[in-house]
Amino acid sequence: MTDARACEIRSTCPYCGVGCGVRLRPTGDGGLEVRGDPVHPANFGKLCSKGSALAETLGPEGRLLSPVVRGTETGWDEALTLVADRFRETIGQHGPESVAFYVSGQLLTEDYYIANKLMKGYIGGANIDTNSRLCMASSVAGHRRAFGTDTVPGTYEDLEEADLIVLVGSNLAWCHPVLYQRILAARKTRGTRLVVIDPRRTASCDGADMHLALRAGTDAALFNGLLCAIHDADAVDEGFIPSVQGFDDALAAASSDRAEVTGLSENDLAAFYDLWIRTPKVVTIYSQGVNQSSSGSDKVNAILNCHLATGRIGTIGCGPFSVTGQPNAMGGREVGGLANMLACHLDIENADHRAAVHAFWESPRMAAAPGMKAVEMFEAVGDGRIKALWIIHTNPAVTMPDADAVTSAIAGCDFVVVSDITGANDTARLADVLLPATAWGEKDGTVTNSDRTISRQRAALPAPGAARPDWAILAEVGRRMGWHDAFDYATPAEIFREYAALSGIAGKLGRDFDISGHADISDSRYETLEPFRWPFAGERSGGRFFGDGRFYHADGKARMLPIRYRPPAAKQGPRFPFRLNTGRIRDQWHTMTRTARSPRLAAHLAEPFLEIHPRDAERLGIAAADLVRVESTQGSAVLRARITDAVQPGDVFAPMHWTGETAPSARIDVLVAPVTDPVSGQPESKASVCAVRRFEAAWYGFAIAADRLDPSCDYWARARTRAGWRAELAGATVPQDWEAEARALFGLAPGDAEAQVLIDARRGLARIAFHREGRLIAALFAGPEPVALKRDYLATLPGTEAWDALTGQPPADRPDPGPLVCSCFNVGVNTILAAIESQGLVSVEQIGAALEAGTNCGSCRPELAAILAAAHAKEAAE
Ligand SMILES: Nc1nc2c(c(=O)[nH]1)N[C@H]1C(S)=C(S)[C@@H](COP(=O)(O)OP(=O)(O)OC[C@H]3O[C@@H](n4cnc5c(=O)[nH]c(N)nc54)[C@H](O)[C@@H]3O)O[C@H]1N2
Ligand SMILES: Nc1nc2c(c(=O)[nH]1)N[C@H]1C(S)=C(S)[C@@H](COP(=O)(O)OP(=O)(O)OC[C@H]3O[C@@H](n4cnc5c(=O)[nH]c(N)nc54)[C@H](O)[C@@H]3O)O[C@H]1N2
Ligand code: SF4
Ligand SMILES: [Mo]
Repeated sequence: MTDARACEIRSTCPYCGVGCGVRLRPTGDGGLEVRGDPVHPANFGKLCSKGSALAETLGPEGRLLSPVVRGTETGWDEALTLVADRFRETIGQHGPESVAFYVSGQLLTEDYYIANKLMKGYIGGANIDTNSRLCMASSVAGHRRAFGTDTVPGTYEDLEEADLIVLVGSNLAWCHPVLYQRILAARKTRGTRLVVIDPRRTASCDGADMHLALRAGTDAALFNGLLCAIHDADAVDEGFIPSVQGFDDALAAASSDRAEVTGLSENDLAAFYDLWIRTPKVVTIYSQGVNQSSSGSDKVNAILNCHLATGRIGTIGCGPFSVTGQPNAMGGREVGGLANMLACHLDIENADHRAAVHAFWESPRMAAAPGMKAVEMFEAVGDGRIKALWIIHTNPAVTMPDADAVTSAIAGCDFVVVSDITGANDTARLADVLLPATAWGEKDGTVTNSDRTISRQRAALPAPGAARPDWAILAEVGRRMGWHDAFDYATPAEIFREYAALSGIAGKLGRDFDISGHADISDSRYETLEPFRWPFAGERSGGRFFGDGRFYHADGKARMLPIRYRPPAAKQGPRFPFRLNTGRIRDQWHTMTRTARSPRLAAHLAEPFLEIHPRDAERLGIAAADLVRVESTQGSAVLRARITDAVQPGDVFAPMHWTGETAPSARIDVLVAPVTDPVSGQPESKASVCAVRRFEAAWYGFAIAADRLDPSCDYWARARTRAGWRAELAGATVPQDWEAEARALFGLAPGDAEAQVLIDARRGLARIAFHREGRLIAALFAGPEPVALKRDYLATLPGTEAWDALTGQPPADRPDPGPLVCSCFNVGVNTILAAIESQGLVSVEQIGAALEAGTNCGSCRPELAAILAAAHAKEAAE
């Protein structure tokens, strides 16, 4: 037997910014076996639930396989000629500012480099912005203000060397699971303290030493309070302060803020401040609860102020640590993907930097000023200032604030090009020209993770259909627009070499991003490139930043900024009494175009929901499993109520993932107001205001089917299962003819398939199953109340000979596993509860030993701990 592992291809996971290494082995039928790369420095072999399920997201289903021009499939030549001509004409008539690119932190660095070069150097405008505007822009602005450069000083090893880790606005357990597991592992030996600062109780709070459920948006006041406490405790590092400017002003501003606005008790504040001050090795990790705010940049600087005042930066085990979201969010920042940056941490506002890049590119022109930031860009699309738009690797019709307005803007734009791997997403549907891109597993390039480690993504599968890599599509358009030599690339290695050479120029201009050690890398070395942390330039390689007190402002010093707390822009009031928080769930990635294809990922949380506090729910007459209508200044949505004290009274939380494809009434950004941080331009995605009321459904339903079902009722949410599909349904009016309704739902013509129909007209109940050749192909369960059924059991039935599906109950010998908790070993909550009770399990480890749950990726361990705690609390109460 040959060693199967010898033919594994090393690559990087395409999801979060942890940047885990993976090993891929083609299965021969178009699929891949995926395992964690045991030697990758980000994960040492571990993967989370999403990484472990990558193999389930591949294959031809739903893929865009050829260019499409206004609904008709065409060849590349026709499509790209049209794109190049339309952009050239538009620029000719209306100037370079009349066209825009909206790109993504999921692009590879090589893709990003070409998009940026084409726009800023050749088209000569700067209207290229990225979804990182919705994600990292406040951190970028905060870093640049404090350090004179956008650099994350920390490394993953620092998290293992720290004695205190503070998570601010970060649900690390679900959003950076492998990093969270690394922290928990280190904690076992080191006893690391863990504090979570989040208005909501999240999976990251299970097992934390302290959860500070502050009032939404008050982080700056909390950290201003910490700065004052540092000063009062004489904990300022006088040895470091000469490297910092602005201490006095920062302290004066902080002193005039009141930490009471956080809503936290004096005791809790004092305990946190005391712990932070007396623990020298502290890492403050922050993410979207900080960045996605109209005061996001100030929140960042309030955190950085505390680390600068204590000199706790850039040394082992301490520092501020902005974790990046997307796999190449960091690379995008390095390569100048934002409208207000140039490549290699060079500044677009700096004439010397512009001239250096211009000379290096030998380009005909050069953008002279920052371009439009995402929210402004889509406003300009809406009012016709932007007449040609190219959207690459992102789904703004779902994820931009005020998503309905963004959808109309794109629909109304003269010329829209979308490069994607699928035509079945809300943005792609609006395109004039759709271009098929190769997906993860089919393309080559580099990405940078949260700790500045650059890793290769490698192709292990052939491109399907006519799909091409994003860099190749962009370069071809550049050539067709007339810049043949400048975009004459045959491989990503060529692009990487050019980029590395440009970074050497940046290094000479005193910038920190320098990987010029790779400027001459050969094709074969690029092929085998090992993960490395920048800088990589001779003696400057692999070093730490800022610990030596050297920063990147002209005087070499860091800046502490005077920060004053500002509340979120939208005010709660009688009309919109609730604060709408939004974010992520464990097993879905953004708009689900890939993760929703995996049955086991879909099984974790199969439906969009609104978390609402029991007191609010009671007051509004909302019962468990009811649907709710959520209304804001911008729009309206319908979601399933999830009544929980994880949110505070007056706050509600909804996930961002559902779309026109999966649950059209649950597109959450339809509700989010397009308010932005004045410095960073990042939208306040977590603090809109809204009203909530019960959605008065006349009927509720649940459906299962072997083939995709296409509901058209007022509320629906559909998800994949191993046996096919499942859907939740509801409507404001009861259908006249249930069988006809069911046939329409399942796409079955009258007479097609054998129907079993159970109607109880008096109670308004309807249950209908369809069989073909003895096998169940679909079933619908409907009633006037949310239907109580063994859903997870029913979802397994399509394709089987089940004739008793309409009972809605499993037979005695097949217990219902309940909603999935461990997606690696497919273990449901009922199975876990039964084992806890029957075997007297008392720890997550024992659950693992009994059921395997939690023993692979570990992503569900926080939930296992919560289930254990709840089961034991119930036992104690009994
Ligand atoms: N499973 C999964 N993982 C992902 C992603 C995904 O889609 N799915 N996406 C990736 C991407 S691109 C990103 S950017 C990251 C995001 O990772 P995170 O930022 O960790 O995720 P979010 O759920 O958006 O928000 C984090 C928390 O901020 C809290 N929050 C809201 N308002 C405030 C506030 O005013 N102050 C504080 N302190 N907290 C607040 C929310 O309650 C929420 O729990 O995740 C990455 N990882
Ligand atoms: N309310 C609210 N809104 C948010 C957030 C929030 O917390 N709350 N978070 C924001 C944040 S942090 C982020 S990062 C954004 C993310 O939002 P988006 O970037 O809009 O979401 P994705 O689903 O990741 O979109 C990626 C698209 O690229 C396609 N794709 C996949 N692979 C490839 C490829 O190789 N090439 C090309 N060309 N296309 C490909 C996918 O099919 C998909 O359509 O959402 C933001 N919006
Ligand atoms: S933590 Fe999970 S999603 Fe993030 S890179 Fe690792 S395997 Fe992928
Ligand atoms: Mo993000």
